[in-house]
Amino acid sequence: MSRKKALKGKGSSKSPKASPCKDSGKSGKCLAPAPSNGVVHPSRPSISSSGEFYDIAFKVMLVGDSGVGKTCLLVRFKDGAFLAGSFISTVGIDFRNKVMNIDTIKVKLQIWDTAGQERFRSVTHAYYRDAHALLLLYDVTNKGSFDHIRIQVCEKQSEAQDDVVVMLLGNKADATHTRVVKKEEGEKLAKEFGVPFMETSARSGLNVELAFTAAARELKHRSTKEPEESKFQLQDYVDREMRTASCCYA
Ligand SMILES: Nc1nc2c(ncn2[C@@H]2O[C@H](COP(=O)(O)OP(=O)(O)OP(=O)(O)O)[C@@H](O)[C@H]2O)c(=O)[nH]1
Ligand SMILES: [Mg+2]
Repeated sequence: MSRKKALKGKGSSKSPKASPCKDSGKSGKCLAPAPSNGVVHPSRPSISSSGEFYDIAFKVMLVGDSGVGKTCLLVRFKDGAFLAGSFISTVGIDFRNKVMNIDTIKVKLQIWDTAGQERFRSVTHAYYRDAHALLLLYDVTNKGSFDHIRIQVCEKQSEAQDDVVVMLLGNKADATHTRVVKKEEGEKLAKEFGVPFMETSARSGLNVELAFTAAARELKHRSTKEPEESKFQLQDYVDREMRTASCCYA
């Protein structure tokens, strides 16, 4: 895939036009017309709204049933904290930015936190076409959220870009006593769909950084690769990093 193609986005003409949510959300940034799709100027760094320079920008969507932990995962990644206490369901869609250093490139991820509630479905689905990566979440303590992944993969096939990066995440891995979905079931489903898989925990931080870093690496690789550069294998990267990290969370 050429850099130009990866960044253009086939659905740019269908970009969402207006802010769909009434609540400003935790970031205070209700999604206004989204910035242009994946702007890449490695030789001319841009500056993000937080004042940080970046070379490449990508849009990552968190998708999954209500309560699987999308907002908590994002807050853990962005702020390094866990949102304990009462569950406040996301209204519409919200986003937060994070600039990551991937090798020598500054990659900005604009991470869209979608509402899992059915009533916001049409709002959140309007953003699929602009997404460069979809992180599909289920909750290992909720079988229904796992079963719905099949539906979400079908929706992705009809609504997202063909070359969208997809990863499957089984969240709440810390909840060992209430777990109902085995890790092997997640692995099997991911294999069936040919996507990388990992279990995460917004509570403990397990694999949270890895999930976003892996997506950022894959997107950066696709957009900047030189012909002679060896192929970056997302699944291999995830497996290798998880093996390295497993000692820390044992
Ligand atoms: N044990 C545990 N609880 C979690 C974890 N992540 C989230 N939760 C809890 O799960 C509940 C739902 O989390 P949210 O992040 O708000 O869920 P969501 O997917 O954003 O839900 P919607 O906004 O309705 O789509 C909250 O009570 C969190 O405290 C986790 O990794 N482990
Ligand atoms: Mg939420």
